[in-house]
Amino acid sequence: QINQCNNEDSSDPPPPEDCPRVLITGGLGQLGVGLAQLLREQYGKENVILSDIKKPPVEVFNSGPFVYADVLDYKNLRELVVNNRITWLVHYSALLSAVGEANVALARTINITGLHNVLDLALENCLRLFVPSTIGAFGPSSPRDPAPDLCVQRPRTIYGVSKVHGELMGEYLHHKYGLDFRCLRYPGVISANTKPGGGTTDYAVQIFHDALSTGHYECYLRSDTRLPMMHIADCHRATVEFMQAPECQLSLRTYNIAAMSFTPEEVAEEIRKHLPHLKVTYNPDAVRQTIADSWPVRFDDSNARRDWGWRPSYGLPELVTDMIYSICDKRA
Ligand code: AKB
Repeated sequence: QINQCNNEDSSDPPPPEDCPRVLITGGLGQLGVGLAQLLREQYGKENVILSDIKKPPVEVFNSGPFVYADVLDYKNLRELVVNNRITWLVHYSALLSAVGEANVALARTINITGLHNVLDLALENCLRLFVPSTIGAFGPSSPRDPAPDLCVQRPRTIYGVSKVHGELMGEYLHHKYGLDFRCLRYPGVISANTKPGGGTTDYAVQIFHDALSTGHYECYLRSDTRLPMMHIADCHRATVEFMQAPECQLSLRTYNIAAMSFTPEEVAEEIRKHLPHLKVTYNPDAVRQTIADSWPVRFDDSNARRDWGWRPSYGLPELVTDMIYSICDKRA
């Protein structure tokens, strides 16, 4: 028996809307620590719990609550949600596109079984649930320039298939049982302090590190491969603003968000304005090139802009300047 998800029917008063208790799964990936930091600034350190199956670096452990959580262990997750009176769940645990193709069975388990656990848990406990989707949820038959929110989605990677499944399951549970499911399709996310790990867009992070260390980067995509990208600060802000948006403003439950689109050649040219000696060679890798060629080159995010006021702050020049200064700062 599944109950309608509605906090007002519960015997307990709902937690104050301005102070959620947040659990982040897969918290030690590219995005978790930064999102936790932003949420902790707004809601207090103790109200945001990071979780993962890995041991956290000491600075993460010292910066706020961290717990072990395996998304495949439903009882463990339920215990965490109940004992900590969680009200928002951010589900970052997933295998990305390139690593997923190399480990299809594992990607299916983590990205689909793990997601089912989180959906059940969110429904059972009336949680506001955020699950990221991606440009990878589109495929070769989708409109690519730009890709709108609603169109044909026939991705050809296990990552993309699992993300479309997540979008559809979350929306189904929202319409049928009132689950407060929220999903943003992220572009490639570019960060100086955290590594992406196993994606097709990872080149756009590595190129900065190699530009600063050796001055040479060998790119696994063709020089003219255009993909939507976003600075990590914009990605975190979009996520928090979307989670805070009143339900009545959301005409959709899955939105594209965009900031910029560039090719390896274009980002290299922008980096050369700071580091003129950067040399880039191209040695396309068949798997990642095929994936990139099937993804949108641009995202249409007009619905996110209209419904809940999404606006990016970083364009390509700002992103490149910030990446170079942040990586230099970290090394100094
Ligand atoms: C990947 O490249 O797999 C991810 C993504 C775009 O979802 N960064």
